[in-house]
Amino acid sequence: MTAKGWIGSVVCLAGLAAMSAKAEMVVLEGVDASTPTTGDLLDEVGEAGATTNVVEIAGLAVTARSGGAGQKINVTSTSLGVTIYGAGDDTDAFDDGEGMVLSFDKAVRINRIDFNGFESNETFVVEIEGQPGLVIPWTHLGNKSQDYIDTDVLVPAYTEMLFHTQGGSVVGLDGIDLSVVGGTGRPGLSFGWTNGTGRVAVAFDGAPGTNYILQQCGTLASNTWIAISAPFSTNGEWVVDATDATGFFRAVEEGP
Ligand SMILES: [Ca+2]
Ligand SMILES: [Ca+2]
Ligand SMILES: [Ca+2]
Repeated sequence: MTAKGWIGSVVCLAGLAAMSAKAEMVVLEGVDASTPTTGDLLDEVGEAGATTNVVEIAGLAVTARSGGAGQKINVTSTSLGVTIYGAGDDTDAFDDGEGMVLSFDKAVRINRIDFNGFESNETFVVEIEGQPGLVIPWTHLGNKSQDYIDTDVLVPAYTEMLFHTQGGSVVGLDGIDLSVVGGTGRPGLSFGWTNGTGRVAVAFDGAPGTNYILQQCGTLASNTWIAISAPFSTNGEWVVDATDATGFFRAVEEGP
């Protein structure tokens, strides 16, 4: 399917996105000194990247990095952009060759992307790991005066999205409207005792999609981990003998 055809289907689904519950605008521009936004927390982040909480959605974390060496995410009261050292750069917009990579620690639905300074003949692109990209020409914006587009894009937890322009376009970001639709998909371990018998339980936060194994280690200094379970991908519980004074447990992704 061509990029253009795929965009057409996104626009048709905009009505569904508007009905989704608990949607919140993740504000990427700065507002004022007394109103912290997610954008404020991403300001000055470079290629090395950073992980921080999403101010507008409790319990959600975002990881961000700039698109390359010498690039920094830059947030002003106007918009979020990328600044690169050189002549002619619009410091709070994405110029040619500038990018930002975002991922969230839970599965999210992107309901709306709100741009800044998006003019006719300009094009913005959101590349999503493992999915067709969103190529967004100005003509597809649902609201051209406020320059936003309604979307219905599901992004799994820890999936990277690369934001950039193309064709000489200079566009900033005001915000992204999100709904959290799933958990981390990763296991959390808990441990309990019953009459001297240890029980290790694993509970997944959201739908798991990867095989894990449970490992045990007598002392962390030894760093010798022994598999004590068969591969699993859902909630489970194991009984372990308390033969040692100490014991450590971890769930790790099964190797290929
Ligand atoms: Ca720029
Ligand atoms: Ca806007
Ligand atoms: Ca522009």
